Amino acid sequence: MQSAIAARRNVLNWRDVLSLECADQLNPIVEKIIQLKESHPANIAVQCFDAEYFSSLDSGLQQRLLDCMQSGIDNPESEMGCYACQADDYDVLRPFFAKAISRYHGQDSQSRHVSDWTIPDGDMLDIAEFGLPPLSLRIRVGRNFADLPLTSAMTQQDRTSLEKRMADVFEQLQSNPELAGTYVSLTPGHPNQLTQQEYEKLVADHVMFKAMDADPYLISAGIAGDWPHGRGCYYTPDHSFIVWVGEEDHLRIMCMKTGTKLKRVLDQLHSALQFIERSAASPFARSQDFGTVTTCPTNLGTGMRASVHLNLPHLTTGGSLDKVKEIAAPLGLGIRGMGGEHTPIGPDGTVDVSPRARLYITEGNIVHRLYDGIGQLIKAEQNLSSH
Ligand code: ADP
Ligand code: DAR
Repeated sequence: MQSAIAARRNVLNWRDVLSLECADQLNPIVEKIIQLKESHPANIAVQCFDAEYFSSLDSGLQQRLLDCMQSGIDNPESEMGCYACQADDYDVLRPFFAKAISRYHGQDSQSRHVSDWTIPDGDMLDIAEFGLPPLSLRIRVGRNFADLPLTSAMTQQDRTSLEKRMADVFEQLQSNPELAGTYVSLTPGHPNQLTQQEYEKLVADHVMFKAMDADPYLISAGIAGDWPHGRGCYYTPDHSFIVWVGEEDHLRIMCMKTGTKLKRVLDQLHSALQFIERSAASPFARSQDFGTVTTCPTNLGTGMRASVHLNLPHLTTGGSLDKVKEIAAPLGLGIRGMGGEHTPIGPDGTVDVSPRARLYITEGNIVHRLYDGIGQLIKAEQNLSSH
């Protein structure tokens, strides 16, 4: 499998240099990481890499650690700079990951993640209270099966067997009127294979994920490996319930609707997730300390991103995100473009707003933070528009 990973990468692969044993000096890849420590202080994985810890590992664990860091080495401008390859990487390589997790999530890595889907005050979290019309609301969670490698280390066979496993689950969903839908695939030769035009339409409708072989981070990490084999999407006719298969995590399970009551979307997602976990024969990967295990450490804990498309023309004057980010950051909110991560904002100043926190925060509090943040952003937008 390691060679399958190596074969999939068409970028500098550390294994090509690790084999050049340089007994009397640091091996070149470690030297490169140390150079990056100087040149890229914002790259968390590089900053948390410790050469002494690395040299204390046997060669197998050294390979596992560098495999996890490959994306951040190839793309020094990364923020997180690493992805796990096996669900237990977070435990087996704990000295490294505990530092990186603590650096990103800003929490004491000794704390333990607790899951809780309830909204503390039972509120519907209705954004109409801010005078807003129905908006596009979306809440997604990432999940990975414990008995498969993570997407960064899967072989093509792993990817297609994941797709087959989910075919059985989607069959069972047909019995639930709220969740009955269609599965479409990108796998060449799959009976439900999409045409390129159908695929592009589903991406434009925010139902399907973007082409993974266009993302340098995912290519270096091996997550885009064997593209587009084993990738697909399940969705209900009204697009209110969607499951991605084989994107950054084995599954991205999401509910999306135009409305104002955030709690309704959260409750629908929670019951759908429970239905899927019951229907699938295998458990999801969980860590005692870090909760839900996800490929990217930024998604650990809940794997949840709760977002709203919010029109903020005065806070994004001239297409600049500086002002809106200045207000969003202290509220714990991130700003993305209309097509999601690494895409531009809408021409009318509509942005994708979501809490950054995923770990050491409950599902209910993530959604409550989004609700509170929307109220603050709308207030700031109205202050600017009234001047
Ligand atoms: P993720 O949310 O899974 O981390 P992205 O940020 O790339 O991934 O978003 C994935 C897709 O979901 C994109 O097409 C994006 O536009 C869409 N999306 C995210 N939030 C919303 C929302 N509130 N309403 C509609 N589409 C959304
Ligand atoms: N390439 C990653 C992105 C981290 C967050 N986004 C994810 N997981 N989609 C980085 O290190 O910047």
